Amino acid sequence: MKTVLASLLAVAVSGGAANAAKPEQWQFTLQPAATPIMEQIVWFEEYTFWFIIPIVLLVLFLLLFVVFRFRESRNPVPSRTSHNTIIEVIWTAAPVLILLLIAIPSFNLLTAQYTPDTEPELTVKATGYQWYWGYEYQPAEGAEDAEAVSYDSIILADGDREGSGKTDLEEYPRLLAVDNEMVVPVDTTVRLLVTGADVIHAFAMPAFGIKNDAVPGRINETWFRAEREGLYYGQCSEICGKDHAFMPIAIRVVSRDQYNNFIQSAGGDLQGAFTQLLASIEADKSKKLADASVGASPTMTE
Ligand SMILES: [Cu+2]
Repeated sequence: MKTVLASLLAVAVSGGAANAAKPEQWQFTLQPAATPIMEQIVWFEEYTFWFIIPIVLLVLFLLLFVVFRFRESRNPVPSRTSHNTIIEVIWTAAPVLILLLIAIPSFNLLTAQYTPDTEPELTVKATGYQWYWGYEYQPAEGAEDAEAVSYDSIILADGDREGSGKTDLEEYPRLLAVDNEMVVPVDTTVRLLVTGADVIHAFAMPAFGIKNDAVPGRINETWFRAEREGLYYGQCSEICGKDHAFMPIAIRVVSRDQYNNFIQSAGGDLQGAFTQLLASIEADKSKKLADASVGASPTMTE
């Protein structure tokens, strides 16, 4: 019993599937928000929903009312009325008011999506290729002469799972997991530049509320600030060619220490940096598990 409770608690602490945000079976709502922008998007979705419901019910009621009240047997002589000033004022003014109530928060959200509330601390450029992504990191302040960090991120082949230690299908789902994730620090405003190298792709990360076209010859800019560590999955969202379905996007949000260690060694030894990062994340996880069982014991003895 003790172990069952402890492991339940451990699952709660580690957030089940290791804080990953990805599509789930039978999911019909949005993925859990990991950035302030996505929280706003979720809010706006619920807000507009409360306009849709009464409008649908009202129209349904009016249709049914007309069908029953003015059917031929009940209403053999139709009225010749074609004007009613009050009704005309209402059905002109009400939609205008509803549109205003929707437009104002909508424009606010649109502005927020393009205006980070703090100056970005890190810039990453994502380039869409047929059919994978490439990431380039802006050199850290004062480390301009350090080894540049840029690498490709390709869908994880089944044969590579064993070697890269990504065998857990829950955490590294088929068709979503990649060999090298984009790594960013938690609670950091990241400027994301998006471009395409061959055809138009699109960089979409549902949990972050990001969807940006990757157009050759152009650079689109957006930003995000991930507030929870974990592994987040998105996909290319522009039909770009035969392997469009096989160019997933994976962003790994890590602690600042883990990020700094990663970026320092990634320029010289990318695979080494990733191995080290994974080991550090695993160590963190087992530490949390241990803490959870320690924290769980007192309640068990009472
Ligand atoms: Cu695509």
